[in-house]
Amino acid sequence: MKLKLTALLAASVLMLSACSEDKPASNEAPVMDKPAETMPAEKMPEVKEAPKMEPKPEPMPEPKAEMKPEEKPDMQQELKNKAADIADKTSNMVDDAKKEVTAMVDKAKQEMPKSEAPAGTGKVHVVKMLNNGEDGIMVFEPGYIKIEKGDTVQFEATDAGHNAVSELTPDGNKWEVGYDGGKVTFNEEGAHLYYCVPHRSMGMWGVIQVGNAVNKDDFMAESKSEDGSLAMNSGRIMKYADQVK
Ligand SMILES: [Cu+2]
Repeated sequence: MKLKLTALLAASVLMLSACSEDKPASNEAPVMDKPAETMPAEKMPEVKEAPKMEPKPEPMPEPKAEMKPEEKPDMQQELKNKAADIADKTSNMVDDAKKEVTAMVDKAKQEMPKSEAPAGTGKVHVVKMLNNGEDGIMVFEPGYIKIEKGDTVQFEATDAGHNAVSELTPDGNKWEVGYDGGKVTFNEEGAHLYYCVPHRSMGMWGVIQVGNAVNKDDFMAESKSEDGSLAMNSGRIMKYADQVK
């Protein structure tokens, strides 16, 4: 190409020098421009071929995209296998846990009767919370009751507005029954002195003796003190307390 350019330039120089005296030289000048225009035109296709190379890498991603779907089934199978293994292991763990729980429940069932047996008879005794009873107004009925260890007292809210709260217990542990009534199970021997909160000063007190009155001295002292502070129904507490033997 360079040789052709140099040849053309040389030829043109000769033509210009030869026709310098003639006007037609101006007609040959455009001839020089034509080859100059054609030369870049020839180089352009070479540049156009470069962009052709760029589209080639574009089809390459397509086969890669095809490879991924091929890999996905393998991954899915691996995941399925792993999930199956985990499921098997989990099911085995669940089975083991169920066996352990079942064994624990069986042991508990066998031990429960043994622990409850020595506690007492398990009987349920009813104490009514009344506005009016055999012993007057605002009263527990029966006011004195003797039970055995393991027995339960069912406080019934026959009339509304009464509850039951312990004042003195053998072991010092307090117990309480709400205004809707409730159950209390007694597993320790001794005498309990309790009252109704709204009617404490009106003499709404009660006594529960569980087995032997191991705390009789303290119980009698507390009963006398509380009975002496009553505004109404004075002597009712001692009527119940004196039945504790
Ligand atoms: Cu009351």
